[in-house]
Amino acid sequence: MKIQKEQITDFNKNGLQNHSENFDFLAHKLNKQGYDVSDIVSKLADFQVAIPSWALGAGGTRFGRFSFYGEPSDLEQKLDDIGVLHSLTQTAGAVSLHIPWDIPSDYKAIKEKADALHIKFDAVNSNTFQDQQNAKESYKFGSLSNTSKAIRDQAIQHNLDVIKIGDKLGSKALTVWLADGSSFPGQNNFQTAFQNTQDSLIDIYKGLPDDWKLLVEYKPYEPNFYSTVIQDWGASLMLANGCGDKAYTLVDLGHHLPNSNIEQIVAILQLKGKLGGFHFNDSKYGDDDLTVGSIKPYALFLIFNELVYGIENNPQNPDLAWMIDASHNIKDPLEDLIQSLEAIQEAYAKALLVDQDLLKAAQNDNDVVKCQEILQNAYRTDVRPLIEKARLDAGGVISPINAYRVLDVRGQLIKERGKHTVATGL
Ligand code: PSV
Ligand code: MN
Repeated sequence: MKIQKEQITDFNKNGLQNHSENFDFLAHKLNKQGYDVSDIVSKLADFQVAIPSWALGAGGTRFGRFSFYGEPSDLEQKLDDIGVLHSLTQTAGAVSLHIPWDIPSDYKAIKEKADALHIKFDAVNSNTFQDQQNAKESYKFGSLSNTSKAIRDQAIQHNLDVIKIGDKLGSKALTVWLADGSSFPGQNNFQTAFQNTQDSLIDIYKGLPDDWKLLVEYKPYEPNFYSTVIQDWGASLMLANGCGDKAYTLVDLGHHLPNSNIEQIVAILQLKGKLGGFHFNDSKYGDDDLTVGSIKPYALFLIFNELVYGIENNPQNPDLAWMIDASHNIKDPLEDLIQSLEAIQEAYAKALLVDQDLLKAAQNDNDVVKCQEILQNAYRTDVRPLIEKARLDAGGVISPINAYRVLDVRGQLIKERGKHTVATGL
């Protein structure tokens, strides 16, 4: 299904006056306070988040999976779905492929399709957390960290193959997330596992094209429950440093123990020029993979406040690879993604309203109350008219969720694809 321009214009007709009134009111207020509203709107319009190719079907838990029907059954259809998201929101202009779930069969055709939908190929993800069909070696006891050289070599080769696939599509980064670790004390030698992982990553790094980045993701537990080899940002940073300048840490919001101060982690990585990528989701307990901003929107804002500060003050960092890494167990995946995109834009817009100079002055004065006021004034501003304006200017709709429902996108997809299609992914 493709959303036509006329459908967007038609849909917007109804809400246009209301939007203009709200936008003019807010813009007037912000301009009076000294904000450059058009700069904020254009920053919002520029902010693009990659959609992972594995997140367009219903997610599942180990207890079950409930389809929303009309799921994309191949990469072409996944791109169509991202095309729908991008047409409506104008913020989903990239896809992050997971290999081997989404190896293109015809590279030229896939590239042409993505180009036509204005979708770029962002970081490619390798998968050594599952055994692949016909693979000689098993990853049951780890991949890059495994005690067996043959298994490590197979996992290294897989990553090198993923780079080749990404290269043909225009990707510029490889994301490595390992399930490696142990479920019981004594099962692994921590030092050997870490050293093996470092050596394997160096081998992968040697195969990285000059203009590529290696993004090292960390996670404290799951699927291993006693230890993971890359359990936190410190381990990831050490491994990235051990590889070289093109290797960076990737922060996934769900990959922290409860109450971790993620904004501080983000700030320190930026200071060191080592923040390379970001996976968005939300959680109450662990790696819950819930809709971004659904549980802890203030924490997301504080993280964005650091990101905005870092983008302005730490040019030693690369452009970050932004991606949504959520799972859609009970919501329509496309609606869930629309809500996530909206929450990301909202947190970003609010962070752009933080007066960094005023905050610095209040920090220097140790005026704790004022510091909080500055942050919370920005957080309490209803920035939705700014986001709507950015979307409208770029050709999107005022309200993506409403448009998605009014246009009955899911109904159309079910008509086109049938009910019982299943998307590749987790
Ligand atoms: C692991 O939990 C993770 O966040 C990694 O980013 C994977 O690539 C993704 O989920 C899907 O398996
Ligand atoms: Mn992730």
